[in-house]
Amino acid sequence: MTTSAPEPDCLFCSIVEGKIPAEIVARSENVVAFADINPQAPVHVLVVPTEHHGEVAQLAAARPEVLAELVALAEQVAGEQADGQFRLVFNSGPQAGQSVFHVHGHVLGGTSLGGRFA
Ligand code: DGP
Repeated sequence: MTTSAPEPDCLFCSIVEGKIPAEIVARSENVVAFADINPQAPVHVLVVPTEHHGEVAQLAAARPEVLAELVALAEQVAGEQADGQFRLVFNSGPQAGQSVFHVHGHVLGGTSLGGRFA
C-alpha cells in the first residue's frame, strides 16, 4: 500500500513517529535510519521513508526522489559505520523474506560479506 499518511498498524510508521523506540542513527528530510533489532552483520541498519509505502517498487513509482534519498542516506550511514562499503537489500514480498510491509533497505556491512546472496 502507498500513502503519505501513517498506517495505524505499521511498525515502521510507529518508529518513524517515535511511538516505538529505536536506535536512530541518521535522518534526512524524508528518510530515517535505525539499527535493526536482529542484526545479521556488524553493521545492520534499516533505511525507511517517513511516508508509508509498502514495497520498494511502489516507492520507486510514487516517489523516485525519496528512493534516491534513501540510497544516499544508506551511503552516509555506511560512510560513518562501515568504511563506506555496504550491501543494500530490499526484500519485496513474503516469499522474498519481507516481514514488515513498509519499505526498508537493509544496510549491511562492517565485515566481508562475500559474493553469495543466500
Ligand atoms: P524484512 O524481513 O526484510 O521485512 O526485515 C524486517 C527487519 O525489521 C528485520 O531484519 C528485523 C527488523 N525489525 C523487526 N521489528 C523491529 C523493531 O521493532 N525494531 C527494529 N529496530 N527492527 C525491527
